[in-house]
Amino acid sequence: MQTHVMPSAELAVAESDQREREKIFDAFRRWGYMQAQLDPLEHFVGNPHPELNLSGPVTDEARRIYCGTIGAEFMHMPDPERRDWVRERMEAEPEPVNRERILTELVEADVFEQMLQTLYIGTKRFSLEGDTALIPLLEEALEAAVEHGAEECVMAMSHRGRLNVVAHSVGRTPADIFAGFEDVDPRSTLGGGDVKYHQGATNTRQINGHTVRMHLVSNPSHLEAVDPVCLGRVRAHQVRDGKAGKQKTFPLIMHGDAAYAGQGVWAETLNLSHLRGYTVGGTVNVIVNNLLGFTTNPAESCSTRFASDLSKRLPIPIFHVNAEDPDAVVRVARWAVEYRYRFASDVVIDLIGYRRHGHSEVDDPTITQPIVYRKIKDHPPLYEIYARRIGVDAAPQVERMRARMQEAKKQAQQMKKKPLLYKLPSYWDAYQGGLYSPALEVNTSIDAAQIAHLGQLLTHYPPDFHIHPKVKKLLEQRLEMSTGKLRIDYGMAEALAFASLAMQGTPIRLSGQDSRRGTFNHRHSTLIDVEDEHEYVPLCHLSPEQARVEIYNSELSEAAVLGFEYGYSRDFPEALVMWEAQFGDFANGAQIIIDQFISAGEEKWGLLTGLVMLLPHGYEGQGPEHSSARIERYLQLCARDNMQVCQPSSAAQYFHLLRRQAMRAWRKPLVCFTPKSMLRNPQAMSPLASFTGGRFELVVADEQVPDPKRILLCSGKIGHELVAERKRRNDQETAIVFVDQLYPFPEAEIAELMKRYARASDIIWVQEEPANMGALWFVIPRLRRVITRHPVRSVKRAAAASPATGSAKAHAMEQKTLLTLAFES
Ligand SMILES: Cc1ncc(C[n+]2csc(CCOP(=O)(O)OP(=O)(O)O)c2C)c(N)n1
Repeated sequence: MQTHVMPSAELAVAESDQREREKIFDAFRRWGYMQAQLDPLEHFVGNPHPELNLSGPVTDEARRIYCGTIGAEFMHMPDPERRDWVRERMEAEPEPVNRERILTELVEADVFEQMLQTLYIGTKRFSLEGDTALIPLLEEALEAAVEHGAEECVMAMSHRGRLNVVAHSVGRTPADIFAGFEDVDPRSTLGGGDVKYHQGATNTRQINGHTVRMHLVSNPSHLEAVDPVCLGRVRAHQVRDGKAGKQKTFPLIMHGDAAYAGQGVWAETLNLSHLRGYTVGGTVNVIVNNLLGFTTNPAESCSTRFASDLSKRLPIPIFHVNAEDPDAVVRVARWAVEYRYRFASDVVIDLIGYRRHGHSEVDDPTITQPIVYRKIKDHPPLYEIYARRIGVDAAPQVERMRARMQEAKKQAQQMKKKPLLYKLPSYWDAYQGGLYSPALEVNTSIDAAQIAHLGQLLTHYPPDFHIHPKVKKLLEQRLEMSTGKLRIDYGMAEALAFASLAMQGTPIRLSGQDSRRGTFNHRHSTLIDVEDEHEYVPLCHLSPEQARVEIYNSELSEAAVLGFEYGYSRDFPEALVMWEAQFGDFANGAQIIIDQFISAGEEKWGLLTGLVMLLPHGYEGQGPEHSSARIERYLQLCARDNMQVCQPSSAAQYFHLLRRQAMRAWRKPLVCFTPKSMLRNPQAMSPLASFTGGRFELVVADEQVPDPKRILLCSGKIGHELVAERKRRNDQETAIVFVDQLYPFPEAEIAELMKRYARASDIIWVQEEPANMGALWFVIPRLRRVITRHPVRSVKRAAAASPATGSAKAHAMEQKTLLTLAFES
């Protein structure tokens, strides 16, 4: 065989050419996306990048690849394998695509919107027109996911194009959707329900011979708030599926461009991507980018050239693609899914199109964007452009689609009932929402032998484990608590609740900032070896048959983590799912999740959750921010038994409350105010007998003063201070009653108690919070309804704009005054 040996001079030239070529390609790999042809209307054109100011055949080749209708951002990724993966695809010959199918999907997507415009003129639908390439994008993504083993797809999105996605990606019939426009059966939703472009939808589809369950998550108007909820749901599905979970449940989230850039909850959610308690093996994100946010231009809503720039907080690829090149869109869709499955990573597709109408169809966009809307007016729909490009006459398909839509409208008009767009999985069959009934109650106590056994297990660690001396002591105390030698504190009560439930088959999931140890150094769920920091979680070593127990330190976020746990609880009704705030006040960082999902989800969507929010609460002189969990806010949200608001006054009460939450079939959110200083207050500790008998008492009567003249009603820590004050005063005439459940308000229990306390004539609600906060305004009218024979007075701090003083001494003075007033006023 003859070999050709290149002379060294020739070799040097070739090498230098190769280096030059690489240099040019490198510049385009890095910056080509900045000059790619991404905007169908050529309205959003960036400045030329100075490093691309090159010429010659190599430049032309690199420009063709990197400045076409796909702009890939990937050179910021530190892993060369991942960069190569993207580079190879960008630089290879484009893969063939199924153009007939793409055309059909575009016709369906565009004509769907056009017909809605004609049939329901003047109603909002948030048309997808201008970005209808989303529909073939989703079809390709689903197909690719199925090829990788997906059996379920959980999707989330906002208003834009939602109805189109429900029809064409989830696969509901147009008639189901039209029923929303016809607004059939309005009586069924009096005072409840939601608008059609927020409702969730499910379906079972056949994709390439595989059955795929589709879930589109219900969401509120609040943009991006659904993102963590979606991922929590995905995680739950994946956990249910075991080892192959990440393969079987495929997450896909669609975003608006302005919302993507602006909403902090998405930044928080992105950061969950690789955290062990929260990862879902990568999410495919699609920015349905119409280069507008209501009336706002990109330059006004985003400090960077692309709305997608936030994604660069993760080392993940971003594919910008021109929505008017459906072939490129479909290719990118497949890449994104393959990348997700190959690297268990998030991926972003930035689908850049335009918005044919105003923000909604009743809005006139020519007032704010006159120039671009002059272009849009004469711009044909995408299916027409595409049909021309591929040389097919789309007219017959268009006609068929129109006829189908007309027919669907007729069907919708004949419907007597609005069809439910979703079906809950069978794991919800055993649970119920609706109004409370005493028939739901269960026995939450456990026997002494079981407590002793759990005590052994909870305090056990391997013999070679190097335990921290403080933790060792705590475990020794817990062991004594479990045999009745010491009273049981909150930390042990909680551990017993978790352990006993796990042994009964109830999975436990708790997440929050520093929740593994516990902010107040009280939980110690995870033992850390002092020599090598390896971990041992006694709750995970109870028995081979026990249910899964997971306790995670979360990222420093409230909205995303609470949203995630809410989502998780939505697909794990049999689990006790808890989110813990570091201090209760911080929960207001997650206000949208509380207002829009937790408190209203059942009313709006008929969707239940048994999520528990643990909110440390109590005035301890730590300042305006570490005192109040803002009980008033939760009480204001309460109606129609939508949730439970409780403040357990003792360790045993906490134990029974947690078990009640898991064991009843009633799936309602539980807002639970938890202690700080009370964690170590002997008064709040409970004897073993309160665990082996009893239950969660809504109202805790005062056994010490059976026939009082004065009754102090209260909730939480202040009650223990009142008890101590009574002792100091040697007062025998005052009963202190803890209202441990504030909602549903225990009217019957209080009425019963008042019968027992027949002699009492002075009845006072006492709270630590200022007059404009706390439970005061909520309980007073309710107490007055029950206690009619005497006026109900109140003792509280003076109304204030801030929950608490910043001075520890001022706090002590105020607290003393409260106690004095409670006994002397
Ligand atoms: C948190 C939140 N703030 C404000 C709004 C009001 N709002 C509804 S749509 C919209 C513009 C959204 O723009 P974009 O994310 O680009 O999506 P598009 O409607 O253009 O598809 C605004 C400001 C909202 N729904 N949610």
